[in-house]
Order: sequence, then structure tokens, then C-alpha cells
Amino acid sequence: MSKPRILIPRAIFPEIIEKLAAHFDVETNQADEAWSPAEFAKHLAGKQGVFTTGSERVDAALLAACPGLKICANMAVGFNNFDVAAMTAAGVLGTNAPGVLDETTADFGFALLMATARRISESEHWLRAGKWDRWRYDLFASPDVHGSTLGIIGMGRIGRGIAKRGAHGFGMRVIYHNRTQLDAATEAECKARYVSKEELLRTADHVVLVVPYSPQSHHTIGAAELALMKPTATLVNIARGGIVDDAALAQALRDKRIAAAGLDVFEGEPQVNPALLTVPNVVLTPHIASASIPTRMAMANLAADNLIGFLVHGKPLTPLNPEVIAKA
Ligand code: 8YV
Repeated sequence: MSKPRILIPRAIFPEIIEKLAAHFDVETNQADEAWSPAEFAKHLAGKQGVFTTGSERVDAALLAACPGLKICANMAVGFNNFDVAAMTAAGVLGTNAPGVLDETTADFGFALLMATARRISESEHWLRAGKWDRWRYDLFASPDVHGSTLGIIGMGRIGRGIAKRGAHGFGMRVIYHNRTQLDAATEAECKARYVSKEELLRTADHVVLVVPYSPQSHHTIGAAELALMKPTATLVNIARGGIVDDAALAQALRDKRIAAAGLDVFEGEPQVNPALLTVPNVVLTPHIASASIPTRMAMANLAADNLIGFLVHGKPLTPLNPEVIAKA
């Protein structure tokens, strides 16, 4: 019997290709050539599965061009690159990679908060530019992180990891806003208090965004929300591009409406709003919050195990639309 055919459209760990090749006829793109959506569709035609990395759009048009497709396995916890309704209608399973990146991403969120609040990037650029000639009492002086108020918008596993780091490691008062309030035991574990979004924005010294992207969460932070924040506050976005109105943020940073921002994700990435590139009080990183080697390996393994689990054994590990499994 011939093996099912799958596509890995981006470069990936060689060990993962080897693992998948034991079960599948695998087409790869280890040269990491940039494929247009039309080229992606052409390579995907005739395949039963695809190992997506989070940047490939899977929508009704792609599904119509690839009628034999059964599963799209995302190497990401976020899946806003999938039109899940269209996939369900076409009988195509989607899977994501939850759970394996929480601590690594929470570490990075905290690192970005520290770098932003304590002006690490800004002062390093200044030093590298040869501007350091002598000590000054207020040189790159900043607000404190320890003992301050940390506001977290989005209290899923990653948000809770950041809350614990802040409360237990840095003695921060943690407030959070979420679609639903956590149970009392989880709140106690994170030492976190539920507040309205408005109270959070008005009172937090440092605001961290960890909400999944959806049309409802688009521009969770725009000009009106930035206007509520303290002028000394920092804002960190490790969630998704589009959660923050980047143009409004650039303006607020330029006007010193807020003190600083740390951004790992951007509207329209890998493009970055040019206005953000010219303001000094922002730390910019290229969507690397989950990028530790062990975590990226765990994410890739989970995506691979979903492909094997579903196409070989009929049992995916982390399905997004399990209703299609029975029909497959
Ligand atoms: C991925 C992420 O690396 O898992 C997610 O949702 O944002 C990152 O960890 C990214 O999605 C890859 O495009």
C-alpha cells in the first residue's frame, strides 16, 4: 500500500522530516523558498496532509484547490491562519500545538517586559553609537518592575505563567482581564485579581497582552485604550499582530502618552509599521517568544504527531474541529 502524501512547506528540523518520512511520502522545502499562496496550493495539490508553521493561510480557496486534503497540522498554538469553519465544511481537520510552549513564551514575555521597562535596548543602541562619555544620575532612569502593578490581558496558560513570574519572583501586584474570570484556586495560585479592562489600563504600571487573535480581539488596544494608561506605563504584546493598533501605538510612544512598548508581533508582519522603527522607546523582536530550541522541537513534534496520529491511526492529539474526525 502506498504511503499517504504530505507537504512540509517551510524548512524544519531534519529529525522531524525523518520521523515523518517513516510514515509518509514527504515533499519538503528545506531551501525555505518563499512560496506565493498559488505556489503553496500547487505543491499541496494531491497531498493528504500538510505541516503548517502558522504563516500559511488555509481558506476556502485553498481547500477547493486541494480536494484530497485531510489534515492541516499547525506548529503553533495560535491558528488564525486557519479558516476553521471552511475547513470543517470541507471535512479537513485542523490541529494546533498547545501546552508545549507556555513556559518558554512566559519567560520571553517577562524578558520583553524587563527590557522595555528598564530601557535595555534603547540604552544599548545609545552606547553602541558611542554616546556614553560619563555617568549621570538620571541616565536611562526608568520605572521599577519589582513591587509594581502588572496588568495581564488574556489569562490563558501563558498569561498565568507571566502572572506567577511577576507575583512570586518580583513581588508584583497582579491584576488581569479575561473573557471569563478564573476560579478562586487558580487566582490564588497566580496571586491575581480580576478587574475590568478599563481599571486594568488605568492602574497597571506594566500591561502584557496574551489574548488569541479573533475579529473580536482586533485592536484590543487602540488610541482610546492607550489614552487610559499611565504616562509612565509600559505595554508588551506577545499575542498577535492586530491585537494592537500599531499606528496608534507609534503615535502614543512618540507623544510619550505611555513610556515604552515591547513588541514581538506586528500588524502585517514580517512588515513592521515604519513609524515604529523610528521611535526610540520601543523594543522590537521578530516573533520569537516561543523560540527556544527545546520548545520549537516540542512544537514540531506535536505537529508531526498530529499528522501521524490522524493519517495513520485516526486519532489526532490536539484537534481544533474534532467533528470532522468521525466523517474522515
Ligand atoms: C509560532 C506562535 O512560532 O504558537 C504560536 O501561536 O505565535 C509562535 O509560537 C508562530 O505562530 C509561528 O508562525
